[in-house]
Amino acid sequence: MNPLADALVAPLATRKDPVLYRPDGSELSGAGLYALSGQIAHVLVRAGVTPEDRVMVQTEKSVEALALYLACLRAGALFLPLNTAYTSAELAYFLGDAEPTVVVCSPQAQDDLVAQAAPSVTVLTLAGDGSGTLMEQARTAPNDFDTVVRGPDDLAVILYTSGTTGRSKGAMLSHNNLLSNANSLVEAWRFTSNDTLLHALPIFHAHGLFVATNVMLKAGGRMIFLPNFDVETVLANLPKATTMMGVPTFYTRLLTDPRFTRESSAHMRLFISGSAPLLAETHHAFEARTGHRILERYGMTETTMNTSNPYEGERRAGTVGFPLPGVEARITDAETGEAVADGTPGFLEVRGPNVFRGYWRMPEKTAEEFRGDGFFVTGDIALIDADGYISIVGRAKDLIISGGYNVYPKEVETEIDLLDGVLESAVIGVPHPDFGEAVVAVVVRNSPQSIDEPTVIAASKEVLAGFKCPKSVSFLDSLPRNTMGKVQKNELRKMFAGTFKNA
Ligand code: MLC
Ligand code: AMP
Repeated sequence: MNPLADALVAPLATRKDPVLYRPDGSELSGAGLYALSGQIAHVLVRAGVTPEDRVMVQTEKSVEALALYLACLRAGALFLPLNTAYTSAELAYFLGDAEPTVVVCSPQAQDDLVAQAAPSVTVLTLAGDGSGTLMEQARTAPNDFDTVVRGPDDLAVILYTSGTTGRSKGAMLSHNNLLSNANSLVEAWRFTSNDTLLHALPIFHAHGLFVATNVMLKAGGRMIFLPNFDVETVLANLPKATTMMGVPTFYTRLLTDPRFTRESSAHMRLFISGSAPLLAETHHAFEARTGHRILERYGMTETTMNTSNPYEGERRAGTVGFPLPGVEARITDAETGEAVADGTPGFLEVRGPNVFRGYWRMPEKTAEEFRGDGFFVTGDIALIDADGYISIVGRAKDLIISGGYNVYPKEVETEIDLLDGVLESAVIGVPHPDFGEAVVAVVVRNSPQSIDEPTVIAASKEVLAGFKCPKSVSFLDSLPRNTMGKVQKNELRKMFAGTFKNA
């Protein structure tokens, strides 16, 4: 038994039909993907990987990268994907915290990783076109691999999510966490082997990996596996697809193209949105243009998917629908922890088989975020209306979501505060027409000309992933504070709300 490999990988062995379409239109059959996963699993085992060892992966998206995920499942290793935007400085932390046995990176990053990793770590390379040492070794390995036995509560993946205090936390997800969610979603969204998903999301986060990939593998469908989201390529591939999943930016970008019409999307069965709030305005504009009502759902790294609008029934704009089967959701008062009345905003807490097993090597952090009765405190503020629809109305955590990526202001402030010429800084999210929210830094200088905007942005890019870096920097003589001395970010958000109005 190996719950995820049995459900997602084993059925591929006998599939002669295409499972993946590459960007150039070429196909990979299920049997081909299965064989690749076996060959890669042999490479991992030869490199010393045993069950629960971490395989840290920072590579471009490709069918080989997906096969690597499946190989980890089969070898019982913990797949640990990282955003390709992370800098060398950011990687140092993950190497130290996760202590991987194997690192798979792009050929360009190889020297840096070999220099940073402990001598015992095997560093292999994989480029977006499938070249590199991983596949060189895999090509000569046998196709058949005896999938390692794992139980439902054994871990399958560690997915890092930034922490409010600046330190990233590795969310530990078990076979049952991921499989129960994939099963629920296949059912809730009526996925079948007739579906072809247009897959333009990255596969290093929950959305592209668990929601998109696990669901399609479980349903026995196909994926058009694009390396990234690009309107031109998406429009060119749309005729082959039946369904699409995306962050709201995907849909606002599609709406800016006049070729995206009712006719060009008439054959589509379903568009799904998540990872960030879909504005009701976008939901309505999409329906007016295409006749499709986007299905919005809500989840997070720690829980995978919690709620979804209905497939049949009203998909209500501005809401994230109802708890998925098996998931319990409640709204509690921030002060008392008691459940609040319907219609009242409060902390959104969830419990169910989807909820993760805790943060990697952080038992105290894990304990802080769970209630005694097993509910996980999501950090989102929500309300439930009289019909049972849940709306996410705010966040208790100081978090910015830009184009579907999470940015923790504390992490950015820490870097900016280290710069010469900066006295202090506050980082906020403000409305942005493309990214939903964009990162803005408000800086107090040591003296009037001690540092300027380009210097702050350039210095941030040295150490932080590009999506975390401020899109704009403003200077104030002092930061607004309340009587307790706490920076009033709401004031700053109001002050800078119009920054990207005409962007
Ligand atoms: C890229 N850039 C961003 C950005 N993405 N800036 C802010 N926010 C973002 N999301 C910056 C780069 O640093 C670079 O800056 C410039 O934009 C161009 O980079 P790019 O890679 O060419 O950008 P683009 O292709 O336009 O990417 C935008 C995007 C992408 C929206 C297509 O960010 C994306 O695919 N987002 C999906 C994120 C996602 O999968 N989230 C799921 C998390 S899971 P410069 O300065 O160098 O030019 C989760 C749970 C759940 O949340 O519920 O699903
Ligand atoms: P991550 O840590 O990347 O998994 O991000 C999870 C966070 O994304 C959640 O806690 C929410 O704040 C946010 N999120 C995900 N889906 C939605 C949605 N449909 N609407 C609003 N926020 C969302």
